[in-house]
Amino acid sequence: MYGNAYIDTTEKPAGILEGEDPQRLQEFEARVARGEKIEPKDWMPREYRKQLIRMIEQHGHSEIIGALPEGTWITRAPGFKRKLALMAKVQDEVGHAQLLYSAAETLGKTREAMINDLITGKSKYSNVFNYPAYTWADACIIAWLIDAGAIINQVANAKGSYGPYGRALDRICTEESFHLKYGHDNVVTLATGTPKQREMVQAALTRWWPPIMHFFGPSDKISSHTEILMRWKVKMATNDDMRQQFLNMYVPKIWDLGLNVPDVNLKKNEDGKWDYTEPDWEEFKRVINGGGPCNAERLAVRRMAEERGRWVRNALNTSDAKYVAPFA
Ligand code: FAQ
Repeated sequence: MYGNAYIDTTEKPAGILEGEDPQRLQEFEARVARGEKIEPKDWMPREYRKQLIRMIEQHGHSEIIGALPEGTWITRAPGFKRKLALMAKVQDEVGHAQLLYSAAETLGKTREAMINDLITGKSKYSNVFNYPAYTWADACIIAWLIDAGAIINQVANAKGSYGPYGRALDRICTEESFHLKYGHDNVVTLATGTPKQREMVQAALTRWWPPIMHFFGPSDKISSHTEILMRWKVKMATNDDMRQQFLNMYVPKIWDLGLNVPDVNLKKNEDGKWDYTEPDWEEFKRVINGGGPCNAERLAVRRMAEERGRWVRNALNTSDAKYVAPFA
């Protein structure tokens, strides 16, 4: 955890702020405190740049890897309209990665370096996309509840201090709100359908609940980056606050559909806060560090895409027309 040593910037900066110009640091923090946007050419502490690259890059990776579990359902979605809608959603998610990589590039890391860090397993991406979508109901739960969680996070952080990230998030949230409606409509159809459909959607919810609880990040007690990110208004709510907001907005909707949330300790207290079983943080750590059920498969798909797309990138980067598709 970052200690309180960093709160008073008039004192000699230490640790992560070692070597920063105290005057510039103070001006930067005053701008952030006033709610001004920091733009790419503005002065910023090295740690601010580093943290933003880490977070935006991981977010971008989550969008392209996130396209994979749902993508496998495009050809199997029930009916032409759902196939079309799912195809559009998956395309949007990949577009979100483009926006996010562009925002991260403004901080000095190239797209090639980011993709390389993803496919070599150096960079993280969201835990949730390391689980399989066994049935159509899994794809529906992703589109409803994972998108819901993503919107809670992104609506808050869109008001954050870094201009390019905030603007990318504004656009992303608009598109995500359509995904949420699409996901909700699908879940309502299943939950109000035949007994078999209800059983299928309940099983999917039961499978996805623990990863969804992990999605907002480790509890505030053990989160390593929250303190500095909140101080610099990169994160506008803590992980636990976002988890609470999600529970407050979506548990009643889940219950309204007659579905059961698989947590015997889940209840709303008089103070408006929800009690829940502490998520298994050991499982979370294992999954985000490469040990989840689908990590290897997800990265293998991205590596294959990188390999197969190389000739296209080469062709675009040269005026020489000799490049032809390897399979032409
Ligand atoms: N998964 O100190 P904290 C989407 C890592 S977009 C994996 O609390 P922080 C759209 C964290 O990186 C979903 N790793 O970290 C969609 C750090 O590791 P490091 C993605 C996680 O940054 C929908 C360590 O744990 N959204 O779903 C996760 O302050 C449907 C310590 O954690 C974003 O990326 C996790 N869930 O807070 C697409 C939003 N949580 O780097 C397709 C932007 C934590 O030290 C279909 N990111 N870690 O090695 C954020 O808001 C923050 O980064 C948090 C984590 C809140 C995710």
